[in-house]
Amino acid sequence: MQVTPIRCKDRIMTATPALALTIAGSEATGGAGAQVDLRTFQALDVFGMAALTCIVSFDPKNAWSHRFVPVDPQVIADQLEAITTAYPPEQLSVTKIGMLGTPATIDTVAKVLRDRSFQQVVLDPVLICKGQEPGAALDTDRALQTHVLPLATFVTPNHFESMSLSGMDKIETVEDLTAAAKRIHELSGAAVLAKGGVNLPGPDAVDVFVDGSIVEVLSAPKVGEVAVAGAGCTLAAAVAAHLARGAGPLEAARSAKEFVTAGIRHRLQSAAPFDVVLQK
Ligand code: PXL
Repeated sequence: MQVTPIRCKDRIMTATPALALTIAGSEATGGAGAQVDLRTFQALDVFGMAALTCIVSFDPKNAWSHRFVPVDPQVIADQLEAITTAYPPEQLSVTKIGMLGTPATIDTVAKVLRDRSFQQVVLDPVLICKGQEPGAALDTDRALQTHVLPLATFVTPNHFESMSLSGMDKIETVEDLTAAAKRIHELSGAAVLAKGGVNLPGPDAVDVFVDGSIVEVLSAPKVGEVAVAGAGCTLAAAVAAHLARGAGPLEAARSAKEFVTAGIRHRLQSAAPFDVVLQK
């Protein structure tokens, strides 16, 4: 991280770097969640903080399914109290929201977002998590749409989330993805970066950025046809990092797309059945 040291009496003061917060789950192997967000912030020269919302432990004995444990809402509120007291809005103006996971967590986080407004709220609308009961997941999806989506200033839905948030029952082309992104923009007022990823046919991984009058298709050659873990978290965290460093939404989207594409190329392999984005 590049910071300029300033000598001040008996301690070395440093010029303030850009700051960003992630409110996200922990995925222990480092393939998703807060671990990915913090690596991304660091790679982009942004000082990162994290308030954990849940602990996800994959189960290698059960097809790497998700074991999901929510963090107690009071503990989430405590973490956010410490962070927002240490860093006032002028210093910490950008937050990224990842997996919340339960209606109680969503209530807690939405309250903090309303009480202490952030200039920029980047929402990665993680909707379902394998290992959660479908009934509970539906309540969670609804709560996210009702309480958090309206507070977001930038949303990064994947293919499935774009269908769910827009109400469209299929997205098969770039035109469909653009229509979904426009609908989500109308619903939320936020800038939207809808991700086609490997779910749209063709040689390129295509995302669509929509913000008011701007519609821009961002594309990069696909790196294989299999999704890599951590790509969604990396993209949203990179958007947040670029916004924290002063970029506008479209510039942040373009830079984040380049960053995640490079990270997918530099993927990390392990004994788990998925590769992981490697932030460079
Ligand atoms: O990629 C979605 C995601 C986000 N956050 C956490 C996760 C996952 C998927 O596994 O575990 C903590």
